[in-house]
Amino acid sequence: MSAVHPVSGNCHAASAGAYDVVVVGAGFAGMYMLHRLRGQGGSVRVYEQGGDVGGTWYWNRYPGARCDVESMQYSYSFSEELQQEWNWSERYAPQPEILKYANHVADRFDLRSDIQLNTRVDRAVFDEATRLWSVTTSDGKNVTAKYVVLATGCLSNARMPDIKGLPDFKGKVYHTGRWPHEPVDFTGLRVGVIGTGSSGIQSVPIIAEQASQLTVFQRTPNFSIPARNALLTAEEREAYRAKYPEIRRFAREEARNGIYTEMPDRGALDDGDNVRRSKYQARWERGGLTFMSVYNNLGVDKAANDTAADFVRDKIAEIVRDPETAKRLQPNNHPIGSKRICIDTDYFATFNRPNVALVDIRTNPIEEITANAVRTKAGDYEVDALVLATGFDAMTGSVAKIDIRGRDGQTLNQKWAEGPKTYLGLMSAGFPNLFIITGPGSPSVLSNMIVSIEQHVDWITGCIVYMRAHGLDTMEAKPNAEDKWVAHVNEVAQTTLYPQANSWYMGANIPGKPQIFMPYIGGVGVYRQICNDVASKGYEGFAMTAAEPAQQCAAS
Ligand code: N01
Repeated sequence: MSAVHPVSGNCHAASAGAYDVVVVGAGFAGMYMLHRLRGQGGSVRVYEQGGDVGGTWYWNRYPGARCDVESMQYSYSFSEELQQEWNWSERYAPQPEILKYANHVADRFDLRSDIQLNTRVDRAVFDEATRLWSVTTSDGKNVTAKYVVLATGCLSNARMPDIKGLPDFKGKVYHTGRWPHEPVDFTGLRVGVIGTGSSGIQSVPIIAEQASQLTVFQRTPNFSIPARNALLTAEEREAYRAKYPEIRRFAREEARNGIYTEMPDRGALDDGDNVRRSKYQARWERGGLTFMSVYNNLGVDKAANDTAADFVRDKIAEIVRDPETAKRLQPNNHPIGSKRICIDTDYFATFNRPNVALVDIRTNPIEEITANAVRTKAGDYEVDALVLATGFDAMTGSVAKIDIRGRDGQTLNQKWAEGPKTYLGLMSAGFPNLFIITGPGSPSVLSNMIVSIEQHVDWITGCIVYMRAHGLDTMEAKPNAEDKWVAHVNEVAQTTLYPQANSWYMGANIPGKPQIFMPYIGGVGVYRQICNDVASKGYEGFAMTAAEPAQQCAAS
């Protein structure tokens, strides 16, 4: 006999292989989604392709990997006990510690029993008749769910570059986003690193300490700010904890990027040269992402932006002794911050080491990889191992790998062929009861991800509870609300300098990918307010249908 589930109202909830909610991914988003839904009593199954929880922090184990948001802020806020008790050891936690934290959360909140590891979701098909999703997993099983939540992460689909000859290389090839679990030792080897984004910039100084020779192949130089990482003292942690209510409130409601920091009240051109320089110097010494918050117009005014870009270019020239190398390391084809700014420890100084060389593959392109070398137009660079720090098919890549079919058999990939279309980054019209956590069209990658994850998970939970309370069966974005939101996301992006860079925010790193600015740049606080308003107006812009009598649970 079936029973009406307290959350979903579904009859099928009690039977094996039938869940109220299937969550795809057990990173920070999937774990918190499970925790929140558990609190409502629903039946939830989480599928995770990795061998353990942690998402991006499970895969990105490259040397030097650490978060670029300070640990005391890059952490869950939903549990007061957790945030008071967990001891972060450094200002920016290294990857192993963040992974340990993820595991601690899984154990502390007893999440593991509902998480199936080493299992991909390959397919999800909406059945119009039953109004359920049929979900196929890589172990050949099929389950049903009333709701599917994609917690697949924004930077989880590692991108192998299309470089001729790569499969013929005889040495080891590593991608930073799929780093082996066993230790990798480059001692005595000639190593080539391709790519100088955040992953390359973090790994280069560490690899340089081990390798006999390190050659860095750079296509685009990047702006990078020193992390100034350090051990956290007990006093610093206590000071943070005492201020947590205000820090968390500010990050959620006021900060554009979900990070607690001072809000600038003037533009870069409102100060004279000396004052401006001393302010940049102070932030450079403090280190970290908040360098871009010195002034309030660095993201929108090119002349203002140039002052910050010039400051960083001057710093590179000061640090790097060889003037030619310094010049090649100075970014000059995009405004500072329009590509994700990097945070480093000794990146530029690493090029002063005698065993490190920089190759500019913009002017001297890679032609192919041979059995033992990177062959450029100007000649061969012999290497024993290759590190590909070439990034991700960001924001849509992991979703695209799942065969998702909504109403009328339309696939999500067909619908998003010209760029992702969502309402609030949360749902896409034609795909009922399918939610995306930090999807394209939401602040996501422009924010402290954990702040955005918690907001989305809370909103989705509230929505599911509302549907149950009102006897509703399906919910989906209305096409006109979605169109307006997509237009708004583009419109806001166009008021900034972001579209001026060929960044992964734009899909520009993937040949053939539509070039659309994917995240919502209106700010985390503004966005939260919009989502709350939508909910308070009975989920304005979403179509909801009532459960049909046949869907009500009859004794059987
Ligand atoms: O990837 P990227 P990433 N031939 O795309 C180059 C987050 N993250 O893994 O710029 C040669 O930024 C490419 O060149 P170009 C963070 O949000 C966070 O480093 O396209 N080169 C670029 O230099 C970050 O932004 C943290 O011209 C090729 C590099 O590879 C995001 O993840 C740490 C190439 C890719 O840079 C992605 O960072 C790490 C080719 N065929 C990552 N293809 C922290 O929290 C690409 N490139 C600190």
